[in-house]
Amino acid sequence: MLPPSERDFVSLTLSESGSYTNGKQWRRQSCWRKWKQLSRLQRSLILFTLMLLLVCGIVTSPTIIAHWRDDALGENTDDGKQPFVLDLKNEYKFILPEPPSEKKGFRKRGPPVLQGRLQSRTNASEGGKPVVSWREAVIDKGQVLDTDIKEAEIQEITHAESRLEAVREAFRHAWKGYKDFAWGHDELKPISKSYGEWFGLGLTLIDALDTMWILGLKDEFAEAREWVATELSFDKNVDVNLFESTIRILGGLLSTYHLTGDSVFLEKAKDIGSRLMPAFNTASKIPYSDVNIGKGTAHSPQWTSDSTVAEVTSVQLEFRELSRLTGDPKYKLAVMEVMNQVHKLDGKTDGLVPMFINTNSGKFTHQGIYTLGARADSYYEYLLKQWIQGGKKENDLLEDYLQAVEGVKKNLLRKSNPLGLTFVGELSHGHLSPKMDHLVCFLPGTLALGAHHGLPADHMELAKELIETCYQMYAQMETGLSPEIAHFNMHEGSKQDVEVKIADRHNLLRPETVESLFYLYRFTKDKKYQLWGWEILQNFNKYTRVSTGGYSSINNVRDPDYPNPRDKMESFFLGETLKYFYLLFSEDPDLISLDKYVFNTEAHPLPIWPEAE
Ligand code: DMJ
Repeated sequence: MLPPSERDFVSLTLSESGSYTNGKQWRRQSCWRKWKQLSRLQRSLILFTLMLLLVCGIVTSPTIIAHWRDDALGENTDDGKQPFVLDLKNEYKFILPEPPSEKKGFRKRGPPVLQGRLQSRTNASEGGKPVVSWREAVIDKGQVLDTDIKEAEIQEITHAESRLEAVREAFRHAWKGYKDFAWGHDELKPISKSYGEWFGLGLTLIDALDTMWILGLKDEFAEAREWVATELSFDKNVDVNLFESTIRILGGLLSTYHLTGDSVFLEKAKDIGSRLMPAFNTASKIPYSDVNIGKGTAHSPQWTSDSTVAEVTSVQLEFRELSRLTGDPKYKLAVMEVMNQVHKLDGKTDGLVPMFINTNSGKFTHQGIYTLGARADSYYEYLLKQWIQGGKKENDLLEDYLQAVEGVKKNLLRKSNPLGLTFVGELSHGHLSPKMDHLVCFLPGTLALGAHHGLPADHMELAKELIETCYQMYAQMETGLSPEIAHFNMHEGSKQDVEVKIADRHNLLRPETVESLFYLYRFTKDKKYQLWGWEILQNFNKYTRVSTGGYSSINNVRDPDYPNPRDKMESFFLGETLKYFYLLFSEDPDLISLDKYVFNTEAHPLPIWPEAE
């Protein structure tokens, strides 16, 4: 005889009496009989299990239902669809897929330390050594099937194309505002739906020509070309700034001529080029800042006989090219005379130049302040780019450039707190101010370009450090957009690296950081640079886009609720910023190859001269 506890378990084996009919009634009776034959313990166990299953079902059902619903509606954000970007009136929505691998480990803003950590995770995962991250899975490269690679490639192409399309869309929106309210004038005022004149020469239209060509906006290009051919006249009694009209107008016309082969642009370039030449008629041969292109007269600003060093040394790429195209050496001779003089001048500190030069004496003035920002910036950029343009033969230019980079390293570089970002400060009478203009963000791109053309590899390392800093100038702001000028914290215990003075909180839609991101991506193929650029484009769309057309500079990058539009769209937003966005997102290294072209400081590509010249 078994003890009672064991009997409970054998009682299930008792056989059923009666015939088997398989009818419902029989099955019901049979179940009930079996249930009655169970011991109390067995019944309790079964009831307990059923109750448990019921409770689990109730708890999990909302999640499952929601998941089914999202799948059905395509709203599951893990599927890569994200709604974003509102314009100032929240009327604009543009939906683009994010690639799963890029969403992982990266968020726009947040505590800087966290951003740093997230960033290094992004770096690690995108450094590309042993693993590929795809749809949140980490896959050993060696184990990826052929079919998986093809799918990944197709997704990448689709993804790149949608970013390019987002830039085209932004351009069309900007162009709509210009066309509706400022056609043929210098700049759009998108809030007041009007325009502003600077020189009265259709500055935005000319600056944007080659951007439209590169973006493939044929209709827009055709109507702009028509305006240039039929309406544009330089025979005007108007004072223009030599530097600004050279880099935007002469540069824009020359590059558009090269891209299209259309002689209408070359003829206009010759016209404006020759009208700007009176600027060089000074005692020192250092040009005046202003020229009247109708009267053929030139002068300094009313309050001084000084010119800005960056201005007189950043017209060379354009006039040198004009000489090459026309066969007339006068343009090149005039601008190279300036470079030769500056090369020999006293008053530099380790290759760094002061900000002003006198048109009578030909000497530097206001000595003692050294910056890579406003008034000196493109001097350094054009040393390198002239050397590249001319086939890397002009040693004085190279020498001055290399010396200046060493001068930057020795005198201007510092680290911030808490992230240890490398920044370029300003030297003022021996004292370093931790102040960095957004304009300085051209430097990472220029350093990377030099390294690409054979200059020391540590230039590229510095470029990588500096572009991180420039990115943080955006990421640490509440709008995700950089201020005009940043001050870096150098004290232990600081909470944030970037501080902004009230007067410096504006953003003019400037291109320099996007420009450098483009160079860094071209040369390294590190996707994080595209990702940073994509984030910046979204923030331009979110805080500067005006619903009726155009984008506006803003007054306050620290106030996402009221960025306070300034009612101005600078011509360089179309000439440079959007062009560099497009080139950054393009995977085609031959789209304006950096072995064939050199960009002027307004993003107009000019050819690197063939060997023989
Ligand atoms: C542009 O006109 C040029 O890039 C120039 O070199 C600096 N200023 C603006 C853009 O910021």
